[in-house]
Amino acid sequence: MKKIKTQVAIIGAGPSGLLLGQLLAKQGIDNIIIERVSGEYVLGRIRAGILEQGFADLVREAGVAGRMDSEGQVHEGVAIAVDRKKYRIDLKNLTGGDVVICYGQTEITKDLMDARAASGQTTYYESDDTALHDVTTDSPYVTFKNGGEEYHLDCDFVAGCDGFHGVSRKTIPEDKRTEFERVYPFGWLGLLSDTPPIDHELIYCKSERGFALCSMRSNTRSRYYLQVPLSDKVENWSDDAFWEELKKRVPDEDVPNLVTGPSIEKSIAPLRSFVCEPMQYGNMFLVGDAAHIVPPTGAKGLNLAASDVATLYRIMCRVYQENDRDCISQYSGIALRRVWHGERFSWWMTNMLHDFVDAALDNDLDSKTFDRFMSSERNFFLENEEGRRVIAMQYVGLPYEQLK
Ligand code: FAS
Ligand code: PHB
Repeated sequence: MKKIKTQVAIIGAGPSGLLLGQLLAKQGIDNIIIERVSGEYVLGRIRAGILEQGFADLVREAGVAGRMDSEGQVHEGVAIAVDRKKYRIDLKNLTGGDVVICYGQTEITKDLMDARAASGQTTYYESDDTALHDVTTDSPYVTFKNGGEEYHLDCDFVAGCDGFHGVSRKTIPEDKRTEFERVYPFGWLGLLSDTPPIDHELIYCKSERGFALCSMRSNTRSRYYLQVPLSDKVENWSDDAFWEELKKRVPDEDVPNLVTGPSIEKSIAPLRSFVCEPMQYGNMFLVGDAAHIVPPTGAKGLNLAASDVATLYRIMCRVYQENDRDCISQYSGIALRRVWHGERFSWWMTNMLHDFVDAALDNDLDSKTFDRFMSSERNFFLENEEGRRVIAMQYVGLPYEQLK
């Protein structure tokens, strides 16, 4: 067993772990990341595309914003189309100037990986049997295997950035944690193509055939999604079938602008709302998808991970630079307040924009009554400027709560 030590042990080299590691390193706080798969595998996962202002500011503070600021696209608005009638949500004017940045999670993750490698920080990729120990003591440690060697990593704190399927959340005993969950009765079939986007801003579409989303990664790379039944399989969808269905769901005025082409990635993702409370246990903190999952309809998943990182980073700075350990207990409360706002908005956008008529609803509403209620909800929020303002405030991201 090889004994090593650091100040903060980070489990997971996704965006949460890498962003936290970069911020801590810039403050001279030593950290080691333990990751289950290879860096190439992490980069191969196609995920989020929209960054809130708070996320972008954090990336700038981490000193990794060069490519994001030069290649990311600033979006001042987003469109929501209902039964092919389009409403523009004027993010900038409705929020007094806030916007979002369209820049893929893959790119952000690559920028963070490159910065970490350049700074000589240690990351153990392709590690197995990672386990957290004694997290409720002042001497927690992590054991893992890497390159045929067994490691014992002593640390002061553990940041569980290991996603929904990681080991960190299960370190909180079942009788000490409460999990909240809603699994949606459909999934998102995503397609990535090297074709110019259908429009300069995103279009979320609610049609009688189901939900669709027109997004992008650049002026030459587009990302599209279709709501599909949970029973559907990606092999049921040829590229042509995808494009033909998308044309039936997007507003008529946009169909002529749709440029089709071969898919470079196609996959189906399930949709779920999930929260684990609390988000900390002793000196172990859950960050990002390790603690919460949202349906991607509100573009909140990656952005909620960022606000968790911001809170934990500020606490670690207080601990190491001001010797203030009292602030440690604030993490879970601050993180969860913003997480629940993001959960509600993502659940609401999903209910507003997806077809539930054929879906078994687990509340006391039959699906046809539910759809009438949501039709009224869509009309009220989209036809009124104040309703559009409420959507805009959440979409650009609520302010980050500061430490007391
Ligand atoms: P991640 O899951 O990204 O990273 C966790 C890391 O921990 C992984 O690299 C994993 O390999 C590693 N790990 C797991 N177990 C481990 C162990 N035992 N030991 C060591 N390492 C371990 N969000 C949006 O905002 N918009 C979207 O459109 C969107 N689409 C998504 C599509 C899919 C299919 C998925 C799964 C998520 C999507 N998300 C989206 C959410 C996504 O972007 C997450 O919010 C984001 O990846 C969160 O980052 P992390 O918290 O770092 O978790
Ligand atoms: C994406 O570009 O992948 C994307 C954008 C906005 C969403 C979900 C996904 O709400």
